Amino acid sequence: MPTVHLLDYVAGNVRSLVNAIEKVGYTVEWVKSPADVPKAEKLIIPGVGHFGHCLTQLSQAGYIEPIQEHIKAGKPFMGICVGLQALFEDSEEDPEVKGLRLIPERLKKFQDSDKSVPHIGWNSANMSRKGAVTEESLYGLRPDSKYYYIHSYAAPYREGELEEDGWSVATATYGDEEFVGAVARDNIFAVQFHPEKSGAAGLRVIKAFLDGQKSQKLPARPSAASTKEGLTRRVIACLDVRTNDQGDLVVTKGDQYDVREKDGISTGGAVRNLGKPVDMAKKYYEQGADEVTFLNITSFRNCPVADMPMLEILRRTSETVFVPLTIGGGVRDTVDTDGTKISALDIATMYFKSGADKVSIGSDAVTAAEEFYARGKTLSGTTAIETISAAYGNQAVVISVDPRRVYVPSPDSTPHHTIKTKTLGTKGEEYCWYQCTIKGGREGRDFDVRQLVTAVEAMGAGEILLNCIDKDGTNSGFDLELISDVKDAIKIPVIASSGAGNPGHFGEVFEKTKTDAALGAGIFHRGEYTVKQVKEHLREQGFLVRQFEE
Ligand code: 1PR
Repeated sequence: MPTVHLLDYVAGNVRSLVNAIEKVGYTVEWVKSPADVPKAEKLIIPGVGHFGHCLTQLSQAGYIEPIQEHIKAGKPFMGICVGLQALFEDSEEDPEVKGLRLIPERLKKFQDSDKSVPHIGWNSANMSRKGAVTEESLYGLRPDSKYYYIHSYAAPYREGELEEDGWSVATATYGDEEFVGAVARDNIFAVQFHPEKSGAAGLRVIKAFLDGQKSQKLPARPSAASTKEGLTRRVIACLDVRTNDQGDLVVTKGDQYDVREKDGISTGGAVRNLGKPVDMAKKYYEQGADEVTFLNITSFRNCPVADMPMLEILRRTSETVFVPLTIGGGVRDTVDTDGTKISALDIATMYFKSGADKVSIGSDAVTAAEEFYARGKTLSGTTAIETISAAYGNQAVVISVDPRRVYVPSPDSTPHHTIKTKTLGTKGEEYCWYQCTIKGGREGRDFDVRQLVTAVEAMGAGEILLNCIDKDGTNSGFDLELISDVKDAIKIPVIASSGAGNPGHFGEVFEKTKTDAALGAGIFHRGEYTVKQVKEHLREQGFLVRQFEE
């Protein structure tokens, strides 16, 4: 098999990239030291996290010159995500650190007055300009395909400037900001998105680069509707995974977090078994899920380090599922069964190495946020959120929130932030606050969701997975009041979760709230609707969604 050299200079999820490269018929050789770079014919530099961190690592390890030599020699070079950013002069993120300076421009942070930052999700990489639809594809990029982006900094696109220097440019639009999605010149190709996480569309791009197919005629002229730009509405399939009474890891699903079968008379039966995690993740990928989330819901009882089956599930899933994978459960400092101390960062690293793109933190985030307030809203630098986002970037850290409604007669009867609700309490109360819980809803805290989400945003979280215990498994629709309240409080993206019972609920949450993504579990597991049906419904409602590509 032909080979490609991969430079893994910062820890990250390179497993998916390796899987994607192998899927298109190539094998990977690792660049382990600068001396390996000249041996490379084709070189790929993936990158996650901070611009400054990545570039400093590259520079300190002595890679900058050999990479420049590789490029000068005219050998194929591909940069992914921060690998694209490395081509630029520098970045607002770390102004003192210099890039490779092939493009004399500075990367800028997206402005967040009208949209969430980071920019997370599926967007275009389109070469068409001013209504003129391109007839050619650049390294397999198509104007009607969508690609998975996850970043806060980007190169603003200014018509004609890069082109004057000989670059071909594909762009995407986020809010009213047009930015560089991909660039190519001579032997250089770089993409801001993650092709290894962009389904069939991304695999096509990797293959085109590796095959040296820079320019090809598009198979068909895309329609104007299919090339509409902008971030698509994300639909996420969530798999709650736990060990059943026989000791097998199964996908389960609770009603208000109770996952045991009820026979109509008594509760507390067997753990509901809805299928095998790897098979179900693949099924949802093939139905067009934009992301797949695994929540290891009983991990707080066991150390996840001993919980190898979950790592194996990630490894196997990432071989066939080329969309982002999030894993939650047990991400916290812990002690292994043999007494060894293991940090939350070590656990996250294991998850990333096994194929996860984001980790989700539940209980530990609540404790860390409580301590953040106790310290007078100052950072400790040692929490799971801070250490993981420092190493992998804040986009890799999701906070899973498990709130429950607490009704009160009036806002001044509690110190917590309340909302006026249309769903009254049992005693006709018109107000409620949302109480944070830990350990899968078993323990309620004197801490509200607003306190939590604003604290974790300040601590460096990149996204909120907003569950709602009252709504979980009810099929009665999302808690729109909760979602709007949280969206008003923070700038990082929010994933609405709990309560989806039909495609209309997804339409409703996107129409009536500013949520960035919507997640369903039971609706898909019980086979009531497929992800495809949900997305078709959204499309009919006029929302931009990603079309699944074979
Ligand atoms: O606290 O960091 O170890 O993480 C544990 C994780 O496990 C948390 O993310 C927590 O949300 C999750 N979890 C713990 N217990 C349960 C349970 O169900 N007994 N599941 C649980 C949470 C909620 C959803 C569900 C949506 C959508 N599940 O993610 O998928 O509510 O459901 P629906 O569409 O069927 O209504 P830590």
